[in-house]
Amino acid sequence: MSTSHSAGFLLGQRVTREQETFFQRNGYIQFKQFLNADQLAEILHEIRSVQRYLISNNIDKVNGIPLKFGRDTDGSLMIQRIAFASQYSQVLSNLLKDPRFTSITQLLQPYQGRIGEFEKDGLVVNHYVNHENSAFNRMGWHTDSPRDLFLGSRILPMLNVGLHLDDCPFENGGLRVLAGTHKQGLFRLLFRKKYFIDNNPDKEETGFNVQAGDLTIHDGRLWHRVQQSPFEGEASRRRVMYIPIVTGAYQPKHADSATPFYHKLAALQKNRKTKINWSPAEGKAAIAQNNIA
Ligand SMILES: O=C(O)CCC(=O)C(=O)O
Ligand SMILES: [Fe+2]
Repeated sequence: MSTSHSAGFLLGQRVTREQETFFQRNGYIQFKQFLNADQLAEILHEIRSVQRYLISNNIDKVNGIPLKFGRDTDGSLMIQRIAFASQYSQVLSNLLKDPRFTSITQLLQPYQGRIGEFEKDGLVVNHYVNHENSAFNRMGWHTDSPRDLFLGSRILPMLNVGLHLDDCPFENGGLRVLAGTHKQGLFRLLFRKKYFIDNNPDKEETGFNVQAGDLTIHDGRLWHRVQQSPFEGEASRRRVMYIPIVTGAYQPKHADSATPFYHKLAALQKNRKTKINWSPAEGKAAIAQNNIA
């Protein structure tokens, strides 16, 4: 059983001393109501357009990062993980220029942080839904940092900023973190739990009462997972975007970027019983019949 819930803060023009202290101690922070209802509606509309564009153009990888295909509750083809989404949407790209993101980079001090719109996986859209043909309804324990090791660089400080697009009260599952684990040594970072395979709740974990529009931020070295919703179908839908705030040398990805090895590891947490068979022809047919989520 989980033992605690995150307390939410409000983000003003600057991160306050209290918020900074909370983040340094715990390795995560939740900001309530970062996006309003109009922004949320616009973002969800844009994501649907991006999905439609990717499917109709037979795109299954962006800048070397595979898209994760699945089926929605009505059987229609959907993309459950989109990387570099802002590359296909001016609205999403503009969102990342919100000055409040710049103030968040303060949490990385003394390092100089920047929004990684074209680095790592860029703006990621995760779309979880729970039903038999979904390919994505949870995520096992992991930290986001060893990806740097696989890419041949040392672990650099980074933040992962989650923009939550659906309500997700604690009881619905969602993000779980192990507070303070961002301060562990390299050994614990690599071996505290079995990466992506271990889905077991931890008695020390913290969960969140998330409302659509909230923001969560976690240190890249923090252990975290996504608890599967106990509900099926619509009640389990959880859309959340992630943007990395990175440090160090600028390392943009591009159309010819290689697929990183860690994507093979991440594939282990896929729900094996649902192999998604789809073909470009089906993508086209789905568009024609308007059968896309
Ligand atoms: O969906 C979430 O809230 C977490 C996703 C995550 O940890 C990841 O994509 O690395
Ligand atoms: Fe993660």
